[in-house]
Amino acid sequence: MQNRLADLQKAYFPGKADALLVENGVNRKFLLNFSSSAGTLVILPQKSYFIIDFRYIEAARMQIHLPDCEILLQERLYDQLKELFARHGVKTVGVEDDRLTLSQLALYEEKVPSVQFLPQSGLSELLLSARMIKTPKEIEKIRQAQEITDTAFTHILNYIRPGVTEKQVALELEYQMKKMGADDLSFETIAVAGKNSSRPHGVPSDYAIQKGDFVTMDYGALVDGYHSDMTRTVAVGRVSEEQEQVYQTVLTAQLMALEAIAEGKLCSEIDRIARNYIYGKGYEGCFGHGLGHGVGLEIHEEPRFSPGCQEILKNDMVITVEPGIYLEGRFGVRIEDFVVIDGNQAINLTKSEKKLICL
Ligand SMILES: [Mn+2]
Repeated sequence: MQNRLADLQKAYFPGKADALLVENGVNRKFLLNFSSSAGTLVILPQKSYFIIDFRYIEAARMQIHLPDCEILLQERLYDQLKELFARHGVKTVGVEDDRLTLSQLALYEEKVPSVQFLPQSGLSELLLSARMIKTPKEIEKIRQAQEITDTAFTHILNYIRPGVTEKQVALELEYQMKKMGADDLSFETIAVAGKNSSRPHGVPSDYAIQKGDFVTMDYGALVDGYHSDMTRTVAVGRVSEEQEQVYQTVLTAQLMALEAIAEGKLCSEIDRIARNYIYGKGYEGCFGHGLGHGVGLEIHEEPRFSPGCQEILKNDMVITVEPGIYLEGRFGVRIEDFVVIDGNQAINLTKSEKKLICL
């Protein structure tokens, strides 16, 4: 099994800091494969210490079996840190500058004055880039989360009808996903219909679906900390020619982007393919967000399919492809799948139908 902690040690040391301090829950989960609401991980070149309080100590001892990672019961955290740093001759400590609050940093500086805490240590950048590449185990969890999401979509097609509200659609999706074993929702479910569908991240309201509406649903499930993310727009009753045309434009843009994805390509290039197509069809200004984002322990991770992302696609990245067209005050369409990069292709984890469904 891959040892993320050892990988980080190898990649970082010797670095700007003598030791690294990881306290963010997502990063701890990534390095230790252990979930807890608290905990402090001290990483040295050859050894690590996970300081965890009484509530989790039993689970931590049972579940964490990483060589050279010692599990310590948290008693007086700051004194323990002081002692550890002194014992190992640590003078500088790198912290997660993208996660740590200013007040927590000030507290470390006050309580552990024997070392210098370095916000710009390179730790955060290293963690973000390590998290971009998924292991087969991680991909398997993401796949399971998406399976739940796909099944909920099949179910919701029988539920949506005129008179049902956006809130009811959202709740039904959420109920189905949890019933199928989702640990939680991936994020707040978006279910918007009619005019509200022109808001990419609209909030479900009491609006009742009418014939001729588009209904856009953007939602996902969480499995052991890993997220899924899918968007589908379906029609209720008959739709206008314009609605049909917008739908087909979004779908074609998405298929073109999916087809272009390959290891070694620039992320901004993939965004441009979908964007150029949509703009070329006369919808410039109607696709105001990026084409996609990485997904993993967080719903939005690196890299991004955006006009400015200079990241190169690598194997085992998991990333969404979600073009949309939004006509303010009228209607909108978004179609979102997510894929694993595998050489010259994008393996699509999303199995739900993408042809325009008219319920
Ligand atoms: Mn998304």
